[in-house]
Amino acid sequence: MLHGITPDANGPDQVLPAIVVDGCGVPCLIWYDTLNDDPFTDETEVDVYFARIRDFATPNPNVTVIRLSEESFVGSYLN
Ligand SMILES: [Ca+2]
Repeated sequence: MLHGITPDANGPDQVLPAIVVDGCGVPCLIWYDTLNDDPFTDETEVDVYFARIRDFATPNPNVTVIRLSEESFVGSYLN
């Protein structure tokens, strides 16, 4: 299961995904995520995340997730 992706419909939002296969044949994803949104502010704070999925076609894929944004930023346009 990827970081932040839950079956809970009230969980954080992941939007605007993009996927590419790198030169080693490894799928990589990037997306905007409201995982770190402060529920006590009116704005929706978002971050950019990156995931690289090695051993994708195996029962135990090795998923590396990195938060690319140094600080959350306001993404109210995503509402
Ligand atoms: Ca907020």
